[in-house]
Amino acid sequence: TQRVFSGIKPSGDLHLGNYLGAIRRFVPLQDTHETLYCVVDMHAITVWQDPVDLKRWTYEIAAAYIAAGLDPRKSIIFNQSQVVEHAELGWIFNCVARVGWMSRMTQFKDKAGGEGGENSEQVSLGLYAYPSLMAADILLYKATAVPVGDDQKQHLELTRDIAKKFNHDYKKQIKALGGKGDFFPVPETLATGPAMRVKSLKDGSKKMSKSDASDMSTIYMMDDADLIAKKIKRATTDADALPSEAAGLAGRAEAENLVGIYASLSNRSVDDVLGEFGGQGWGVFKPALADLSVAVLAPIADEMKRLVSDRGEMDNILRDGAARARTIAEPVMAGVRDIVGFVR
Ligand code: AQP
Repeated sequence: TQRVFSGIKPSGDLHLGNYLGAIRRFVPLQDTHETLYCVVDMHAITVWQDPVDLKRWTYEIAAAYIAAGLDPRKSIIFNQSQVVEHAELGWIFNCVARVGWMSRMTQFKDKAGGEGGENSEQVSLGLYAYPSLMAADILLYKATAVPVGDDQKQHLELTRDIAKKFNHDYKKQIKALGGKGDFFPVPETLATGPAMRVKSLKDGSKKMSKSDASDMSTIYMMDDADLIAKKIKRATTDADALPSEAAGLAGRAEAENLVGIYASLSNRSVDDVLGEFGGQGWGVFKPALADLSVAVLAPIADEMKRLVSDRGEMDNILRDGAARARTIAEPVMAGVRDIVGFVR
């Protein structure tokens, strides 16, 4: 079976985008793959995080994994900083990757203010090196399948480049130590059906994001029913009725987003949803979407609250996950140290 690695940063409250785009998609994989789901706290601190919030969000993400259906006996659920080998391999990969590779990452350029890096005095060195730590996350477990969204494709490509360059640079040593061919596998993106990119409720051209300044643009997994209804009611839309098929949503980003959320939450196609709501106005569709959102999210939020109320139990789950992760990571790391030439 293939080994899967994925993670979420504890950098804010989880939202509907994280649920539909990531967490929900993780669940079925645990029955077909060997799965590691990480709370990537070391990635989170590449931008400033209040330490109290960081802990709270770490527990919340682990709780969301479990509440959404991940079974900690099947999937390895842990937080990244408990397996120090992530940092160790990340450093080695900093020395394998090239500065130019990192400079081309669009996510960094967005945050650092373009190629010239107008904000470069404000962004951390860790943010720049983020993709090489991400490569370490994946390759530390020799994971071959990574379920990531479009936004992470460029970073995964860089992971592949790092794996190839490591295999190439240390070819002689890998062979001398008895290896046949490559040490690291070159991981692939794992396609898990059409991925919903959930957009901001206020701007159909922006993705829904943990770090959006406006709370009204984001449905958080822990929002209560009234708040979810209020946010959907106030979501930006045009004034037209809903079309009767998907093609009619072209050029209507906000409408497309809300219908897409409905389809995704109900596991139906957009055409199917429009077959039901075509010709209706927002006064009918928005309350239906609010009801559906609450029906899906409320039971998960209740379970998350129950889980996070017992931090001792959450600590046990994360510690156990980290121990199991380490049994995979340690022999890989021992091999890497030997290949690189570190004396132990
Ligand atoms: N709007 C979205 N629609 C679909 N999927 C999404 N993901 C995030 N936003 C959406 C997916 O959730 C996972 C979380 O990844 P992350 O924690 O590394 O952060 P991110 O992708 O940068 O998400 P955020 O919420 O926007 O965080 P901030 O604001 O802190 O940067 C990934 O699998 C992502 O694809």
